[in-house]
Amino acid sequence: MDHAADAHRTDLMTITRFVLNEQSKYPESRGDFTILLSHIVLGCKFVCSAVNKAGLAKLIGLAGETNIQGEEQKKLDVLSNDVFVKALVSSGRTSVLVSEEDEEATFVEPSKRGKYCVVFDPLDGSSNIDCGVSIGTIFGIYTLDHTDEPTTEDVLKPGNEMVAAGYCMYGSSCMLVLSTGTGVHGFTLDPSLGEFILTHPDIKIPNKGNIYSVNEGNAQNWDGPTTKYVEKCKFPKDGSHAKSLRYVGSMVADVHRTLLYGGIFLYPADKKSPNGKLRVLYEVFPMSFLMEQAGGQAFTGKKRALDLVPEKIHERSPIFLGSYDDVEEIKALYAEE
Ligand code: AFP
Repeated sequence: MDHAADAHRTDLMTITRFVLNEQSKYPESRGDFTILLSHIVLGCKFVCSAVNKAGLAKLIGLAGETNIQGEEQKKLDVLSNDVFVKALVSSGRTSVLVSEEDEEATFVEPSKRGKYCVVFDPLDGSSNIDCGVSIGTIFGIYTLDHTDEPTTEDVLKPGNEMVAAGYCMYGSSCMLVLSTGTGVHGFTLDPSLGEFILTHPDIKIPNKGNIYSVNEGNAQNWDGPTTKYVEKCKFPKDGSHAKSLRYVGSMVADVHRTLLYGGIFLYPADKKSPNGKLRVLYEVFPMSFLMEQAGGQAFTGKKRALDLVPEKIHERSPIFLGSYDDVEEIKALYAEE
């Protein structure tokens, strides 16, 4: 019998135990973050269960509404948004919420307020719902640094001020990837226990990868550096192998693969979308935070992504993120401009 393996199997590090362990390193901590996270985890479990049942429960289909980005909202988007907003408000630990699905920020009523602000995309990649491809929830957390009435200014802060970020991927397994600023850790939902168990401690992205991930259908509208970079991926002139192309079109799935296997994920600006497509607060920042914590980089084409200061809650930005050396190459091409 393999006693070491058995000990591992019987000493389960749940996400709550993990965060409580982290919390014990800060004697002044009162457990607010642990409580907030447990509400986010609850939201993820609910959405995971809804996504799994979607086909059966006839939840798939249009809800007859469009969101502020002009996109069709699916029933699962509406449901996921409701679940997360209610879970976050009822945690009693939040003051400002920004969701991809809501035009305006939500300000929590005074009696339920707490010291955190949460920005999130409750169900990213929703155009993939109908074909069963992996989708996910993305979130970033800021602290409220004053006791005055909260405003949107409390979330219009650079990503480097986030205290935590993560995503939950609803795929062949349900996985929550989290960073509280001390590395990146992955937890897989054990459906029989209903608990997220630490399965991927201290994830480090390889320094260089052999995969690039981009919607190449937009190539005719790209700028010079992006065009040159993708050309280099396909036809390297330095004797290295050409990179493979992988693109799901669901940011959580594409970033998750990039984090584990290395390589680069690009959503550049193009002539039609000069600011790219992805949203700064709840797509670009959380994923950039995770990439940096895993040893990679995230770049906008102009600067370090986490140094952006958003002016609007639904602002967009071009983004290039992934392995350190791969992002270094695209930075060099933009520097030549
Ligand atoms: P949807 O939620 O509309 O499916 O958009 C997903 C997304 O915001 C992000 O998850 C993808 O990386 C990106 O858009 C894909 O965009 P393209 O379809 O333009 O490649």
